[in-house]
Amino acid sequence: MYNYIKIEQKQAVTVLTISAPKSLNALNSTVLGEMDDALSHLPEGTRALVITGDGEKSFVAGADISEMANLNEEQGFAFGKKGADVFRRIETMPIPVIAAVNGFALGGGCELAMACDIRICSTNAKFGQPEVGLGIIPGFSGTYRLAKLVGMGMAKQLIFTGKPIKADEALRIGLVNAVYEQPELLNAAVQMAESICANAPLAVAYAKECINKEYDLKADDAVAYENKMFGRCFATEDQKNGMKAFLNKEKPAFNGK
Ligand code: CO8
Repeated sequence: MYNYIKIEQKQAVTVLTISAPKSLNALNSTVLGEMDDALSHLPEGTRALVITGDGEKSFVAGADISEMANLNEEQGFAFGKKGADVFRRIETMPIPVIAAVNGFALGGGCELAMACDIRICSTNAKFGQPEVGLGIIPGFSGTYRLAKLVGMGMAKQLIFTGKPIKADEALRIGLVNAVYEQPELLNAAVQMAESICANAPLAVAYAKECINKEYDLKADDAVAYENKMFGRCFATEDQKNGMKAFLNKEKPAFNGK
């Protein structure tokens, strides 16, 4: 169905694999279009998404430099917006998204990983924002998300120098949550996704919405937002089922309503 991405459903977990091996899974506008379409048509029953890259060398080696080379200002804006919109969609979709970073995560690749909720990587992973060495800046919201994730000082160092960092350094600065041997990475991501799927889907979705929204709010507004969403949980069947199961010493069966 797609030329550059593969979709595989493992019960409630769907794995989206970016597969453009000739360019180390670089993101051209066709890949971005296919990703956008795939995100709109995830297999029914998907409750968590894992995003990874094909092969053992690269997650995504950036936006496609051959496509960008001759863009003018207007086209550069449009290309940046196309990627930024897809990534924002990942960030705001009501299911958890885990990046299984299996190699190079450079430029747009690092930005894709950062748009996901959780990042884990293989020992050979390399992260970086090399754009200034190409005469551009991160264009898929990297200047925004990197500073949020690792702090402004480290984000400025990574973006100004353009120098990539290895998996252990990415772990140290909090850019990834865990590092695995390459053969174990995808399974670890799927297992983490499955453990999330065992919880109430609406509660997970509300928690994601709260964490994302409250980060940009003032303390009083953030506390009030969580309060509102906490109350909303009590309008769900999942809350009734979850608490009833606990009191009956049973395993909860959540239906996402
Ligand atoms: N775009 C296009 N082609 C690429 C890219 C890329 N980002 N990365 C690798 N390729 C291609 C290479 O050109 C090469 O093709 P060919 O075989 O036809 O020569 C093939 O993939 C294999 O690559 P290498 O031979 O270079 O493999 P190495 O193992 O020697 O090196 C690297 C791997 C280190 C990953 C190297 O390929 C590299 O430095 N790639 C570019 C990394 C980079 O700079 N990424 C950032 C791009 S800019 C960006 O992402 C901006 C995002 C925001 C855009 C906003 C738009 C307005």
